[in-house]
Amino acid sequence: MTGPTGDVVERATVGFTDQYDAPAAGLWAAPGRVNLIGEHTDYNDGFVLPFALPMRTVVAADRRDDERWTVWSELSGETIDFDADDVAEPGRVTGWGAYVAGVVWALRDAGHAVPGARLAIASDVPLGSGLSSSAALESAVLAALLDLAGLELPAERLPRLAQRAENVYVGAPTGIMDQSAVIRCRVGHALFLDCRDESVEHIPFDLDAAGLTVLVIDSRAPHRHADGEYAARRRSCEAAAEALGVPALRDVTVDQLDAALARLDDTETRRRVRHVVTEDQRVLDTVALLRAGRVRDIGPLLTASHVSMRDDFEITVPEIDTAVEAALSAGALGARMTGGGFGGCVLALVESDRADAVSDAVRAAYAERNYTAPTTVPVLPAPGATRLR
Ligand code: GAF
Repeated sequence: MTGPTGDVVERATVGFTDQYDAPAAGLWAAPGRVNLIGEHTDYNDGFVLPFALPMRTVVAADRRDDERWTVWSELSGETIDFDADDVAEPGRVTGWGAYVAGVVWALRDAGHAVPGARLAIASDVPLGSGLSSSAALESAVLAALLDLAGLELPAERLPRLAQRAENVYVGAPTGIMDQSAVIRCRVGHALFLDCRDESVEHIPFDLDAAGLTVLVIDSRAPHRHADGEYAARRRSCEAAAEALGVPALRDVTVDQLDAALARLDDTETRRRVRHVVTEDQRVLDTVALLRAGRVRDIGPLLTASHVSMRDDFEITVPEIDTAVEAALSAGALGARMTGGGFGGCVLALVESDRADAVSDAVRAAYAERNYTAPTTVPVLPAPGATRLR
C-alpha cells in the first residue's frame, strides 16, 4: 500500500493551488472501506458489515461560472476537462475521469442543477486493492459538488447517486455496499446494512478495548471487478433467484437452503447459491456476537466466509488463500478475503500482541512461493465521507 507521500489533505490543498493559482473553496474527504463480512450479498438484497478505513480520498474544489468541470488528480498527474455534452449521457468520459463525470451525470439525471467546478484530487486509498477507491472518489466528489451547488440531500439518498455513477456511467455492475460504507460509516463502528431497504445499524466495533487488531493484508494480486467474473457471479445469482421463484437470494434462508438446492440442477449454480445464503446468515451471526460484545468470537465466522468464497463462490486466488492460511497458522482468530475478489485484500482478526507475528508469517509464506511481497496495515473503523473545511 504505497503511494504519494505526505499528508493527503495537504496534497489536495497544494495540488489545487498549483493547478488553478487560487485557494480552494473547500475540502471534502471520503474513506476507503473493508468489509468485515458479507461478500457478494449486496446485489442479492442481503446483508453486509463494512467499516470505513483511515485511508481517504480528498477533493479540493471551487465553483466555475460555466458548465465545465476541470479535474486534476495526483495519481495520474493529469488534468482532464469535460462539459455538459460529455455528461449528457453515460460513457463519454473514460478512464478515471469517468468516476467524476459519472457523479455529475447522476446528479443531473436526478434533476439537480450542478455548477461547473474545478477539482483537485489526492488519495491514500490504494487503487485496485479491493478497498473501494472508486466509491471513495465518487463519494468525495459527490460531497463536494452537493455543497458547491448548495444542495442538501439526506445522507441515505447519497449512496444510490454515487452507485449510479459507477453502474450506469462507468458501466460496472456493482452493488450498494461500497458507496453506503464510504458515505454512512461511523468511527468506531461497523455498518450493518440491509441492502434491500438500505436501513442501517451502527454496530460498535471497539477493537482496542478488546485488545484486538484487524490487519489488512494487500495480496498484491491485482483485483478487477469491472471485468467479466464479477458480472458472471451476479448473473448466476439472479438466474438462480428466478429459477427458485424468489425476488432475490436474500429470500432463501439457511433453513430453506437444502430444499432450494434440490431444485437447481446445475452444480455450479448450487455452489453460488450456497455461498450467498450462508454468507447472509454469517453476517447476522456476526452482528449478534458483536451486539453481545463478543468480538473475539467472530473469528470462525470470518474464516468460514473465506472458505465459502474459495470453494463455493470461487472468487479467491492463490495469493489470497496463502495469506489467509498463513495468518490462521500464525494464530489469527479469523481471516478472509474482503471485497469483490480475484485479488485485493485479506483481513485478519488478531490479538494485538500477535499482529507482528501474523504479518511476518504472511510475508514468509509469500517469500516461499516467490509472490510479490504483501503489505500489512493495522486499521481501526474510521468516519465516513465528510467536509473538512
Ligand atoms: C465489490 C462491489 F462493488 C460491491 O458492491 C460488492 O458486491 C463487493 O464487491 C462484494 O461483496 O466491492
